[in-house]
Amino acid sequence: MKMNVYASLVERKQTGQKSFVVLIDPDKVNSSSLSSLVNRANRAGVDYFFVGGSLVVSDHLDDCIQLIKKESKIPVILFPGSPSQISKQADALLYLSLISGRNPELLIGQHVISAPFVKKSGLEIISTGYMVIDGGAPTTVSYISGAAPIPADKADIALCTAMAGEMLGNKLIYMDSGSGAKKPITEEMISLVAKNIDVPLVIGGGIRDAEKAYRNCKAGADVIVVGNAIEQNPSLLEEMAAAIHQVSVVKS
Ligand code: 1GP
Repeated sequence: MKMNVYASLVERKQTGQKSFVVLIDPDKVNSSSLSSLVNRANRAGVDYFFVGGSLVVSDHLDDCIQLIKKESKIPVILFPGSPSQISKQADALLYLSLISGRNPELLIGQHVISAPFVKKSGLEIISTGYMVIDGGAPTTVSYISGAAPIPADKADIALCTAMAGEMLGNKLIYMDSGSGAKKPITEEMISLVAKNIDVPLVIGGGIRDAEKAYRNCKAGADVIVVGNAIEQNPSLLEEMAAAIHQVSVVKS
């Protein structure tokens, strides 16, 4: 029977368990580096994989997911940068609406065009309010979308955007300062948003060490996404997983 990925995310939140996601960009892996990363993730207790990137140039998305599924039971969730990044091999799809931007194409336009195709894929769809927060450098997503990110020190704008996203029916709020961000999202912003929404809060972009992952969880993040830092130093996997899961245990 197919797993319900969203139900598992909600259950983890309700039981006070924080989740660790490793982001895999198909452009940045080959079969041997991917296989060793996946096996390491199995051992470290990674909870989910996100697969995608704002600009997937290569055409091996399907192969990449097939390889992950062959070597791991960790659920694979698509994190697509465009409607072309869809693979039936995955378990679920983050159906992203860029609610921090004002580009109609990324709020609803591309969804309309790809809706029949997405529906036919049979993938579990997780509607996600995606918010780009300024991470100190232009990111691929802000460049491609032409949409300004939310300033890093404007927690109130992030709060209102997340609240609106939740009330519009998004099942996840994903705040992202962009892959390789110089400055990750502040704990102040995470804490304010987390206190005021009920759906799981996903935080990513520029998280480079276990300490920051831990502090984000303490501030209220439910899901931590790490891509770049692990690509550069896979040995961080174990300590990040331990730091994130430690918060689960000491939930007050
Ligand atoms: C980017 O949130 C992800 O969309 C992860 O960012 O690659 O900087 O960890 P990093």
